Amino acid sequence: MHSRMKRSYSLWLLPFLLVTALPAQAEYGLNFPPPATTIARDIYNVHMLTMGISTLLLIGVFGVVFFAIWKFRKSRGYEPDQNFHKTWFGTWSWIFVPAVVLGIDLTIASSAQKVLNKLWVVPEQEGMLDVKVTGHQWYWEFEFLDEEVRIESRAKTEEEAGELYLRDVDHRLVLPTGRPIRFMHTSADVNHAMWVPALGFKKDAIPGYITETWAEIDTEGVYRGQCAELCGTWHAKMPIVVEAVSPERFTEWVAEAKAAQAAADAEAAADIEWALPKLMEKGKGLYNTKCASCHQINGEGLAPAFPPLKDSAIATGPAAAHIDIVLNGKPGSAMPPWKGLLNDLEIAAIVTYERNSWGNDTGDAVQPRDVKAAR
Ligand SMILES: [Cu+2]
Repeated sequence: MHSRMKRSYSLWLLPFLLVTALPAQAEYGLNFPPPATTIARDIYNVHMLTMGISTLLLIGVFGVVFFAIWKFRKSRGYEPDQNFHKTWFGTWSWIFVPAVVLGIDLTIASSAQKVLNKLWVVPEQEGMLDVKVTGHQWYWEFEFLDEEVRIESRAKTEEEAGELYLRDVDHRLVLPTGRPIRFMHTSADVNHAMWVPALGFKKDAIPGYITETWAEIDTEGVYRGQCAELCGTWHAKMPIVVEAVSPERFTEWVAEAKAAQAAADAEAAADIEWALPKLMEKGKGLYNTKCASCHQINGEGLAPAFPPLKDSAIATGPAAAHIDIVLNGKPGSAMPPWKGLLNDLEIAAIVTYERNSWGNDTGDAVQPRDVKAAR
Protein backbone atom coordinates (compact mmCIF):
# COMPACT_ATOMS: atom_id res chain seq x y z
CA MET A 1 0.00 0.00 0.00
CA HIS A 2 2.74 2.34 1.07
CA SER A 3 4.75 1.94 -2.13
CA ARG A 4 1.67 2.38 -4.30
CA MET A 5 0.97 5.69 -2.55
CA LYS A 6 4.53 6.78 -3.27
CA ARG A 7 4.15 5.91 -6.93
CA SER A 8 0.93 7.88 -7.28
CA TYR A 9 2.68 10.91 -5.73
CA SER A 10 5.46 10.78 -8.29
CA LEU A 11 2.91 10.39 -11.10
CA TRP A 12 1.34 13.67 -9.99
CA LEU A 13 4.68 15.36 -9.46
CA LEU A 14 5.95 14.89 -13.02
CA PRO A 15 3.29 16.92 -14.89
CA PHE A 16 3.45 19.53 -12.12
CA LEU A 17 7.21 19.94 -12.62
CA LEU A 18 6.81 20.09 -16.39
CA VAL A 19 4.14 22.79 -16.19
CA THR A 20 6.11 24.91 -13.71
CA ALA A 21 9.35 24.47 -15.63
CA LEU A 22 7.92 25.55 -19.00
CA PRO A 23 7.57 29.32 -18.37
CA ALA A 24 11.08 29.42 -16.90
CA GLN A 25 12.39 27.62 -19.94
CA ALA A 26 10.65 30.03 -22.31
CA GLU A 27 12.59 32.94 -20.82
CA TYR A 28 15.98 31.47 -20.03
CA GLY A 29 16.45 28.57 -22.42
CA LEU A 30 18.40 25.49 -21.37
CA ASN A 31 21.95 26.68 -21.79
CA PHE A 32 24.00 29.74 -20.79
CA PRO A 33 23.01 32.97 -22.58
CA PRO A 34 25.03 33.52 -25.79
CA PRO A 35 28.40 35.04 -24.77
CA ALA A 36 29.18 38.60 -25.89
CA THR A 37 32.83 38.96 -24.86
CA THR A 38 36.02 37.02 -25.53
CA ILE A 39 36.17 35.81 -21.91
CA ALA A 40 32.48 34.90 -21.76
CA ARG A 41 33.10 32.84 -24.91
CA ASP A 42 36.03 31.05 -23.22
CA ILE A 43 33.88 30.34 -20.16
CA TYR A 44 31.15 29.03 -22.43
CA ASN A 45 33.66 26.74 -24.15
CA VAL A 46 34.92 25.32 -20.84
CA HIS A 47 31.31 24.71 -19.85
CA MET A 48 30.55 22.95 -23.16
CA LEU A 49 33.74 20.86 -22.88
CA THR A 50 32.77 19.76 -19.36
CA MET A 51 29.20 19.02 -20.41
CA GLY A 52 30.43 17.03 -23.43
CA ILE A 53 32.80 14.90 -21.34
CA SER A 54 30.14 14.34 -18.64
CA THR A 55 27.60 13.29 -21.26
CA LEU A 56 30.03 10.78 -22.82
CA LEU A 57 30.91 9.38 -19.37
CA LEU A 58 27.23 9.14 -18.46
CA ILE A 59 26.42 7.22 -21.64
CA GLY A 60 29.50 4.98 -21.21
CA VAL A 61 28.91 4.11 -17.54
CA PHE A 62 25.17 3.52 -17.92
CA GLY A 63 25.82 1.53 -21.12
CA VAL A 64 28.13 -0.85 -19.26
CA VAL A 65 25.75 -1.10 -16.27
CA PHE A 66 22.66 -1.84 -18.37
CA PHE A 67 24.55 -4.25 -20.63
CA ALA A 68 25.88 -6.16 -17.58
CA ILE A 69 22.44 -6.33 -15.95
CA TRP A 70 20.92 -7.69 -19.14
CA LYS A 71 23.72 -10.01 -20.28
CA PHE A 72 24.75 -11.53 -16.95
CA ARG A 73 21.32 -11.85 -15.36
CA LYS A 74 20.65 -14.74 -13.01
CA SER A 75 17.57 -15.90 -14.90
CA ARG A 76 19.83 -16.87 -17.80
CA GLY A 77 21.84 -19.02 -15.42
CA TYR A 78 24.99 -16.89 -15.53
CA GLU A 79 27.77 -18.19 -13.28
CA PRO A 80 29.87 -15.41 -11.68
CA ASP A 81 33.53 -15.48 -12.69
CA GLN A 82 35.46 -16.23 -9.47
CA ASN A 83 38.83 -15.45 -11.01
CA PHE A 84 38.20 -12.11 -12.75
CA HIS A 85 40.69 -10.30 -10.49
CA LYS A 86 43.46 -12.64 -11.61
CA THR A 87 43.10 -11.73 -15.29
CA TRP A 88 45.23 -9.05 -16.95
CA PHE A 89 42.27 -6.63 -17.06
CA GLY A 90 41.25 -7.40 -13.46
CA THR A 91 44.77 -6.56 -12.25
CA TRP A 92 45.51 -3.41 -14.22
CA SER A 93 42.09 -1.72 -14.53
CA TRP A 94 42.55 -0.39 -10.95
CA ILE A 95 45.49 1.64 -12.27
CA PHE A 96 44.45 2.80 -15.69
CA VAL A 97 40.79 3.66 -15.05
CA PRO A 98 41.69 6.21 -12.27
CA ALA A 99 44.55 7.47 -14.49
CA VAL A 100 42.13 8.17 -17.35
CA VAL A 101 39.69 9.89 -14.92
CA LEU A 102 42.52 12.04 -13.51
CA GLY A 103 43.57 12.94 -17.05
CA ILE A 104 40.04 14.11 -17.85
CA ASP A 105 39.93 16.12 -14.59
CA LEU A 106 43.23 17.81 -15.35
CA THR A 107 42.11 18.65 -18.90
CA ILE A 108 39.06 20.44 -17.52
CA ALA A 109 41.00 22.07 -14.66
CA SER A 110 43.79 23.41 -16.87
CA SER A 111 41.43 24.97 -19.40
CA ALA A 112 39.40 26.50 -16.54
CA GLN A 113 42.61 27.82 -14.94
CA LYS A 114 43.65 29.52 -18.20
CA VAL A 115 40.29 31.27 -18.46
CA LEU A 116 40.39 32.34 -14.79
CA ASN A 117 43.84 33.91 -15.26
CA LYS A 118 42.62 35.81 -18.29
CA LEU A 119 39.53 36.95 -16.41
CA TRP A 120 41.13 38.15 -13.17
CA VAL A 121 44.30 39.77 -14.53
CA VAL A 122 43.28 43.11 -16.02
CA PRO A 123 45.63 43.71 -18.98
CA GLU A 124 47.81 46.83 -18.91
CA GLN A 125 46.78 48.24 -22.23
CA GLU A 126 46.61 51.57 -24.02
CA GLY A 127 43.13 52.80 -24.92
CA MET A 128 41.32 51.09 -22.03
CA LEU A 129 37.92 52.54 -21.32
CA ASP A 130 37.64 53.13 -17.56
CA VAL A 131 34.18 52.77 -16.07
CA LYS A 132 33.61 53.24 -12.35
CA VAL A 133 30.62 51.24 -11.17
CA THR A 134 29.04 52.31 -7.87
CA GLY A 135 26.24 50.34 -6.27
CA HIS A 136 23.67 52.34 -4.30
CA GLN A 137 20.59 51.32 -2.37
CA TRP A 138 18.93 50.87 -4.91
CA TYR A 139 20.34 51.94 -8.23
CA TRP A 140 23.58 51.84 -10.20
CA GLU A 141 25.87 54.74 -10.97
CA PHE A 142 28.29 54.51 -13.91
CA GLU A 143 31.09 57.03 -14.43
CA PHE A 144 33.18 57.16 -17.60
CA LEU A 145 36.30 58.57 -15.95
CA ASP A 146 38.15 59.93 -19.02
CA GLU A 147 35.00 61.09 -20.80
CA GLU A 148 33.64 62.79 -17.65
CA VAL A 149 30.19 61.34 -18.19
CA ARG A 150 28.11 60.09 -15.28
CA ILE A 151 24.85 58.22 -15.53
CA GLU A 152 22.43 56.83 -12.99
CA SER A 153 20.51 53.73 -13.85
CA ARG A 154 17.26 52.87 -12.13
CA ALA A 155 14.70 50.11 -12.60
CA LYS A 156 11.64 51.17 -14.56
CA THR A 157 8.29 50.91 -12.80
CA GLU A 158 5.99 48.00 -13.57
CA GLU A 159 3.85 50.20 -15.85
CA GLU A 160 6.83 51.53 -17.82
CA ALA A 161 8.64 48.21 -18.14
CA GLY A 162 5.68 45.88 -18.84
CA GLU A 163 7.01 42.42 -19.73
CA LEU A 164 10.53 43.49 -18.76
CA TYR A 165 9.63 44.52 -15.20
CA LEU A 166 12.77 44.19 -13.00
CA ARG A 167 14.84 43.64 -16.16
CA ASP A 168 14.74 47.15 -17.64
CA VAL A 169 16.20 50.53 -16.61
CA ASP A 170 15.72 54.21 -17.43
CA HIS A 171 19.35 54.85 -18.52
CA ARG A 172 21.30 52.03 -20.13
CA LEU A 173 25.03 51.53 -19.71
CA VAL A 174 26.25 52.20 -23.26
CA LEU A 175 29.59 50.54 -24.11
CA PRO A 176 31.64 50.24 -27.29
CA THR A 177 32.51 46.94 -28.97
CA GLY A 178 36.08 46.01 -29.90
CA ARG A 179 37.71 47.97 -27.07
CA PRO A 180 38.91 46.65 -23.71
CA ILE A 181 36.88 48.08 -20.83
CA ARG A 182 38.06 48.19 -17.22
CA PHE A 183 35.28 48.19 -14.62
CA MET A 184 36.12 49.55 -11.19
CA HIS A 185 33.56 48.33 -8.68
CA THR A 186 32.68 50.00 -5.41
CA SER A 187 29.64 50.77 -3.29
CA ALA A 188 28.24 53.81 -1.54
CA ASP A 189 26.47 51.89 1.22
CA VAL A 190 26.24 48.07 1.51
CA ASN A 191 27.64 45.25 -0.62
CA HIS A 192 26.19 44.94 -4.13
CA ALA A 193 27.44 42.90 -7.08
CA MET A 194 27.38 43.68 -10.77
CA TRP A 195 26.38 40.64 -12.78
CA VAL A 196 25.73 40.60 -16.51
CA PRO A 197 26.02 36.94 -17.59
CA ALA A 198 26.76 37.73 -21.24
CA LEU A 199 29.85 39.72 -20.16
CA GLY A 200 31.19 36.71 -18.28
CA PHE A 201 31.83 38.01 -14.77
CA LYS A 202 30.19 38.77 -11.46
CA LYS A 203 31.96 41.09 -9.05
CA ASP A 204 31.16 42.33 -5.56
CA ALA A 205 30.92 46.08 -5.00
CA ILE A 206 32.30 46.67 -1.49
CA PRO A 207 32.16 50.05 0.28
CA GLY A 208 35.66 51.49 0.75
CA TYR A 209 37.27 49.15 -1.79
CA ILE A 210 37.81 49.29 -5.52
CA THR A 211 37.86 45.92 -7.25
CA GLU A 212 38.54 45.49 -10.96
CA THR A 213 37.20 43.39 -13.79
CA TRP A 214 37.51 43.80 -17.51
CA ALA A 215 35.76 42.83 -20.71
CA GLU A 216 36.05 43.28 -24.43
CA ILE A 217 32.64 43.06 -26.03
CA ASP A 218 32.68 41.60 -29.54
CA THR A 219 28.99 41.55 -30.43
CA GLU A 220 26.63 44.53 -30.53
CA GLY A 221 23.41 44.04 -28.60
CA VAL A 222 21.50 44.52 -25.38
CA TYR A 223 22.62 42.44 -22.40
CA ARG A 224 20.70 42.26 -19.16
CA GLY A 225 21.91 41.48 -15.66
CA GLN A 226 21.17 42.31 -12.06
CA CYS A 227 22.59 42.97 -8.64
CA ALA A 228 23.79 39.63 -7.32
CA GLU A 229 24.42 40.46 -3.66
CA LEU A 230 21.48 40.69 -1.29
CA CYS A 231 21.52 44.43 -0.51
CA GLY A 232 18.28 45.21 1.26
CA THR A 233 14.57 45.78 0.63
CA TRP A 234 14.74 46.66 -3.08
CA HIS A 235 17.63 44.37 -4.03
CA ALA A 236 15.42 43.04 -6.83
CA LYS A 237 15.06 46.56 -8.26
CA MET A 238 18.69 46.82 -9.37
CA PRO A 239 18.74 45.46 -12.92
CA ILE A 240 21.62 46.34 -15.23
CA VAL A 241 21.15 46.86 -18.96
CA VAL A 242 24.28 47.05 -21.12
CA GLU A 243 23.87 48.32 -24.66
CA ALA A 244 26.91 47.43 -26.76
CA VAL A 245 27.29 49.70 -29.80
CA SER A 246 29.91 50.39 -32.48
CA PRO A 247 32.84 52.64 -31.45
CA GLU A 248 31.45 55.41 -33.74
CA ARG A 249 28.03 55.28 -32.14
CA PHE A 250 29.69 55.27 -28.70
CA THR A 251 31.58 58.51 -29.49
CA GLU A 252 28.28 60.08 -30.58
CA TRP A 253 26.57 58.87 -27.41
CA VAL A 254 29.32 60.38 -25.22
CA ALA A 255 28.89 63.73 -27.00
CA GLU A 256 25.11 63.61 -26.52
CA ALA A 257 25.43 62.72 -22.85
CA LYS A 258 27.94 65.54 -22.29
CA ALA A 259 25.71 68.06 -24.05
CA ALA A 260 22.72 67.02 -21.94
CA GLN A 261 24.82 67.28 -18.76
CA ALA A 262 26.13 70.76 -19.76
CA ALA A 263 22.62 71.99 -20.55
CA ALA A 264 21.34 70.80 -17.16
CA ASP A 265 24.26 72.46 -15.35
CA ALA A 266 23.74 75.75 -17.23
CA GLU A 267 20.02 75.71 -16.39
CA ALA A 268 20.80 75.13 -12.71
CA ALA A 269 23.43 77.87 -12.57
CA ALA A 270 21.28 80.54 -14.24
CA ASP A 271 20.23 82.90 -11.46
CA ILE A 272 16.55 83.20 -12.26
CA GLU A 273 13.45 83.12 -10.12
CA TRP A 274 11.59 79.84 -10.62
CA ALA A 275 7.81 79.87 -10.33
CA LEU A 276 6.11 77.34 -8.04
CA PRO A 277 4.32 75.30 -10.80
CA LYS A 278 7.60 74.91 -12.75
CA LEU A 279 9.44 73.71 -9.64
CA MET A 280 6.58 71.34 -8.78
CA GLU A 281 6.63 69.80 -12.25
CA LYS A 282 10.42 69.24 -12.16
CA GLY A 283 10.29 68.13 -8.54
CA LYS A 284 7.63 65.50 -9.15
CA GLY A 285 9.70 63.69 -11.79
CA LEU A 286 12.84 63.82 -9.66
CA TYR A 287 11.05 62.78 -6.46
CA ASN A 288 9.42 59.79 -8.18
CA THR A 289 12.74 58.48 -9.54
CA LYS A 290 15.13 59.34 -6.70
CA CYS A 291 13.13 59.51 -3.47
CA ALA A 292 9.96 57.44 -3.92
CA SER A 293 11.62 54.04 -3.58
CA CYS A 294 12.01 54.82 0.15
CA HIS A 295 9.54 57.61 0.97
CA GLN A 296 6.93 56.20 -1.47
CA ILE A 297 5.02 57.93 -4.26
CA ASN A 298 2.29 58.94 -1.78
CA GLY A 299 4.83 60.45 0.65
CA GLU A 300 3.74 58.09 3.42
CA GLY A 301 7.10 56.33 3.78
CA LEU A 302 7.56 52.76 4.95
CA ALA A 303 7.71 52.45 8.73
CA PRO A 304 10.00 52.12 10.57
CA ALA A 305 13.03 52.62 8.27
CA PHE A 306 11.67 55.27 5.89
CA PRO A 307 9.78 58.11 7.60
CA PRO A 308 6.73 59.73 5.98
CA LEU A 309 7.09 63.21 4.43
CA LYS A 310 3.36 63.83 4.45
CA ASP A 311 2.62 66.10 7.45
CA SER A 312 6.22 65.63 8.65
CA ALA A 313 8.02 68.16 10.83
CA ILE A 314 10.82 68.47 8.25
CA ALA A 315 8.62 68.96 5.17
CA THR A 316 6.26 71.43 6.84
CA GLY A 317 8.77 73.19 9.15
CA PRO A 318 11.51 75.72 8.26
CA ALA A 319 12.81 75.31 4.69
CA ALA A 320 16.47 75.66 5.79
CA ALA A 321 16.35 72.45 7.86
CA HIS A 322 14.64 70.62 4.99
CA ILE A 323 17.31 71.74 2.49
CA ASP A 324 20.00 70.72 4.98
CA ILE A 325 18.79 67.13 5.41
CA VAL A 326 18.48 66.62 1.62
CA LEU A 327 21.97 68.07 1.03
CA ASN A 328 23.77 66.32 3.86
CA GLY A 329 21.65 63.25 4.58
CA LYS A 330 21.00 61.91 8.04
CA PRO A 331 23.95 60.03 9.56
CA GLY A 332 22.99 56.66 11.01
CA SER A 333 19.94 56.33 8.78
CA ALA A 334 19.36 55.22 5.17
CA MET A 335 19.05 58.88 4.07
CA PRO A 336 22.13 59.63 1.91
CA PRO A 337 23.70 63.05 1.29
CA TRP A 338 22.48 64.22 -2.14
CA LYS A 339 24.79 67.21 -2.55
CA GLY A 340 27.29 65.35 -4.74
CA LEU A 341 24.58 63.74 -6.85
CA LEU A 342 22.10 66.54 -7.59
CA ASN A 343 22.53 70.16 -8.70
CA ASP A 344 21.02 73.19 -6.94
CA LEU A 345 17.98 73.33 -9.21
CA GLU A 346 17.22 69.62 -8.75
CA ILE A 347 17.41 69.87 -4.95
CA ALA A 348 15.32 73.07 -4.96
CA ALA A 349 12.67 71.32 -7.09
CA ILE A 350 12.57 68.20 -4.88
CA VAL A 351 12.32 70.22 -1.66
CA THR A 352 9.58 72.40 -3.19
CA TYR A 353 7.65 69.32 -4.32
CA GLU A 354 7.88 67.71 -0.89
CA ARG A 355 6.70 70.91 0.81
CA ASN A 356 3.62 71.24 -1.43
CA SER A 357 2.35 67.70 -1.99
CA TRP A 358 0.13 65.12 -0.25
CA GLY A 359 -1.61 67.86 1.77
CA ASN A 360 1.62 69.67 2.72
CA ASP A 361 0.86 73.27 1.73
CA THR A 362 3.68 75.58 2.78
CA GLY A 363 3.45 77.48 -0.54
CA ASP A 364 7.29 77.70 -0.50
CA ALA A 365 9.01 77.94 -3.90
CA VAL A 366 12.57 77.04 -2.88
CA GLN A 367 15.08 78.63 -5.29
CA PRO A 368 18.40 77.19 -6.55
CA ARG A 369 20.20 80.12 -4.92
CA ASP A 370 18.84 79.04 -1.48
CA VAL A 371 20.37 75.62 -2.03
CA LYS A 372 23.63 77.13 -3.26
CA ALA A 373 23.89 79.25 -0.11
CA ALA A 374 23.28 76.20 2.10
CA ARG A 375 26.00 74.01 0.48
CU1 LIG B 1 22.39 45.71 -4.82
